[in-house]
Amino acid sequence: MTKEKIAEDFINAAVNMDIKSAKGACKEAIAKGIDPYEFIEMAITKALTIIGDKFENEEFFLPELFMAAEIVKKSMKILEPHIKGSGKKKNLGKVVIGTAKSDMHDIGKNIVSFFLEAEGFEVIDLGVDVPAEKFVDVVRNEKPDILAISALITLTMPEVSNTMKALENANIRNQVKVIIGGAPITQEFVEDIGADALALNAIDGVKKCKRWVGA
Ligand code: B12
Repeated sequence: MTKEKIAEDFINAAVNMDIKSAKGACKEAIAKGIDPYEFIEMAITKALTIIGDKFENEEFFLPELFMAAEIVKKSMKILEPHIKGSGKKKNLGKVVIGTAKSDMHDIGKNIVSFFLEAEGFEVIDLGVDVPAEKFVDVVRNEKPDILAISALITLTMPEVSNTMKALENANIRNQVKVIIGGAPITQEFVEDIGADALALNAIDGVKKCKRWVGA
């Protein structure tokens, strides 16, 4: 079976909320030696885009979004142990990561965390719904090299901006590089709020983080 066919099987299973077949496609991908990251991009992210579009068109509702998140969580459990570099020494630098206040989306953030760790970063994951003050406290106390923020809904973008202002007000903005990711985030937004970089996806984000620490 080709990787395109396995990805298609995963997408069909996920869109039909068939968790068993989705897990089966992930196992098949691993058995065929497909790079897990490639599979995440061509199968999981694509399936979630289709599901998101169906939600927007009112073919799907919140229960389907929750079910899709569950399918992805179970699928990632199968793929993660096969990601190259897992278990590397954590000596590249320290990253604090979290999803902006009022935002509960964490699938993308978790993928980024996982890749950062796989590459050798120490990651402090603050989870979802993280207020600006919390980011500031942790940056002050943990002195990370990088602060990484995820925002998936347009309405939570101002919270990212608030975090930048809070870092400035606490006089610690210059101590840390700031990278922002998530579908609604644009280069223009990143420049406007004075962050250091936009990440289009996990690989792009990890590449930028590695460059900052000279790796
Ligand atoms: C699954 C999902 C949910 C799940 C989330 C479960 C979870 N544990 O995460 C649940 C059901 C909770 C949910 C809820 C809601 N959701 Co929702 N959800 C989605 C969906 C279908 C998939 C998101 C996802 O995981 N994508 C896959 C990951 C891998 O992609 P990603 O997040 O973009 O991350 C990648 C990159 O962006 C990047 N990245 C992301 N963050 C970061 C951070 C850094 C630092 C870096 C380096 C990189 C990076 O790297 C990742 C990997 O490559 C999207 C549709 C979509 N296509 O995005 C809607 C979507 C994001 N949701 C949406 C909405 C409206 C909602 C709700 C408001 C619905 C409601 N009426 O209640 C609530 C909001 C709840 C809240 N307060 O947060 C809208 C947002 C529209 C907008 N632009 O504002 C979307 C786009 C759906 C749509 N088309 O309408 N949702």
